[in-house]
Amino acid sequence: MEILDSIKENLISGEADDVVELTNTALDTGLDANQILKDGLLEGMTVVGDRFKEGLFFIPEVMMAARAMTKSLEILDPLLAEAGVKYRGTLLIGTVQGDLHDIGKNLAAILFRGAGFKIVDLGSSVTIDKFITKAKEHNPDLIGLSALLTSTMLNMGLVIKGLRENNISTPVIVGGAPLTQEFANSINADIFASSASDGVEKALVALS
Ligand code: B1M
Repeated sequence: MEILDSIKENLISGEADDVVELTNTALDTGLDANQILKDGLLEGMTVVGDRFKEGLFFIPEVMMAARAMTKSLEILDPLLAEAGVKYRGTLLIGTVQGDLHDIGKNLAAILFRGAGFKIVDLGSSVTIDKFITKAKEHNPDLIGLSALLTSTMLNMGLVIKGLRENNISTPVIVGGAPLTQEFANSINADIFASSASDGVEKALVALS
């Protein structure tokens, strides 16, 4: 449908105002929120994720597309909730204690949201206790930890230990520039993400 294609194309090019206007027009013409999400926004975000993975798009393009998606979702979210539309799963995500770097974490949250996940973003420098409390509160399908410092990446292991000691068996995905698969194995992480898109791909396989 033409208007859904326009939403997709404008999202890919990061035109937030146009995506908002088109979202409203689509609703006015009787399209339902779920169709706009699935065939417009998510299709667009998939293209953005693919282009980012292939090195054709860089962080600014992804951020602009994400902003357009967020603005449209502000309109659609209440309607989706009313219609009882199911998310693919919930991701609880945060940068670990002592670490203020949040760009990679935000990018991961954006791509997971684009892949149909509900995101509970705890922000940066999140304490072990907060991860545990929020995991109990939201019962997520996946817990995402990010770290950019060689000093703070050690806190990832402590979060996983704390979760397991509290009988929270939710799979944990870890990512961040200093991490390796070996490190992820050593702290008993379930998934190592070498990039945000790698994380989404591996999570979809792990949760299927
Ligand atoms: Co800082 N910093 N920084 N910094 N910073 C680095 C990380 C550093 C490598 C720079 C350097 O020295 N060359 C270095 C770390 C050295 C080390 O530990 N070995 C460093 C340092 C030392 C520091 C301070 C200690 C500096 C100081 O104050 N003396 C300080 C620490 C503050 C703190 O955290 N307590 C500090 C502060 C800052 C700023 C606040 C100024 C700013 C952060 C702003 C912000 O995030 N809001 C900043 C920045 C911007 C950087 C660099 C330049 C860029 C990081 C970044 O955002 N990259 C960085 C140097 C560099 O990398 N060139 C540096 C882009 C981002 C998209 O990549 O986060 O790796 P990244 O995410 C990737 C993947 O890793 C993955 O997906 C993304 C791509 O797809 N990923 C996930 C990440 N998390 C994931 C989670 C997932 C899945 C994938 O699922 C859960």
